[in-house]
Amino acid sequence: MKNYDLNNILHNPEEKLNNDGVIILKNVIPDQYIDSVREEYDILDESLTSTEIVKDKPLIVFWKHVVGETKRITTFEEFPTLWKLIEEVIVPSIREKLPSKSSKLQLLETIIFNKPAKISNTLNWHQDVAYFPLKPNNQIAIWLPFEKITKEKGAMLYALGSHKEGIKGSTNLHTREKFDNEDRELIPDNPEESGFKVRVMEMSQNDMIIHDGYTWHSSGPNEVEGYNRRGLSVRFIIEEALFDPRPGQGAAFTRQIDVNPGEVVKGKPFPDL
Ligand SMILES: O=C(O)CCC(=O)C(=O)O
Repeated sequence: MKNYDLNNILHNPEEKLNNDGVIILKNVIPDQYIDSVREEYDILDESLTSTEIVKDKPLIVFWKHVVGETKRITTFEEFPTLWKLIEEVIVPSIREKLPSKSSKLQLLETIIFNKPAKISNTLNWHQDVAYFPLKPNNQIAIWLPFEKITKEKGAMLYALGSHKEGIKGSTNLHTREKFDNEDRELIPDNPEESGFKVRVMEMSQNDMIIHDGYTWHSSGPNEVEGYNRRGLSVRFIIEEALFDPRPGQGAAFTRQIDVNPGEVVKGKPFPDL
């Protein structure tokens, strides 16, 4: 496994994304945006208890990587600095770097993954699209840390080029147990043993990853006492998609979809940005 090599970045981010299934953009998130998001998150995290899936607006999932934790839910009305970050920084950065992939950016889901120090778990290898009931299943996602992140703090790992392997099965992300009725081939336990180069994404709080929805990724535990590892993921549909439900797709936003199978996924929870 090797740390991300900056010299390796191709000049054309679209080409790099097509090649590796993931890119890292350095110094695109200004401090004032991420500092405000971190402060607002920490306050909300203290008191948030709701688990209600709202149907009329985009939701934000607070997900602690601790076995037995329940996902908690809030909205952008409660978390305005996060909306500002998405609208004023994340979306324009995607459009600037990936012009041919971003003519449509429809918000699908926003999650903050929290790995408390020492007690947090590995999130096993997966690809996002395996959990999404969409056809075509064409998405990109961004991921960014709230503070500088290293391997010991639970940085993201990516299997380069794995997006070219197509759709895989969905499993419980903590235990790797297959979901009921899952008949698709699973991602290997250790992609390195299957010949994939695995890259560790050590990042500053100003950096942002973009990955293809098919790219395999995982993250290890946070081993650093006193560091509360928070990471933001925002997922976007980049091509109009129909609702295509199947067993085993567990993402929270699927309960917001209010159209029939075969119809276009749209509505207030999924705005075009
Ligand atoms: O933050 C993490 O550790 C995992 C994030 C992830 O798997 C995702 O964004 O799909």
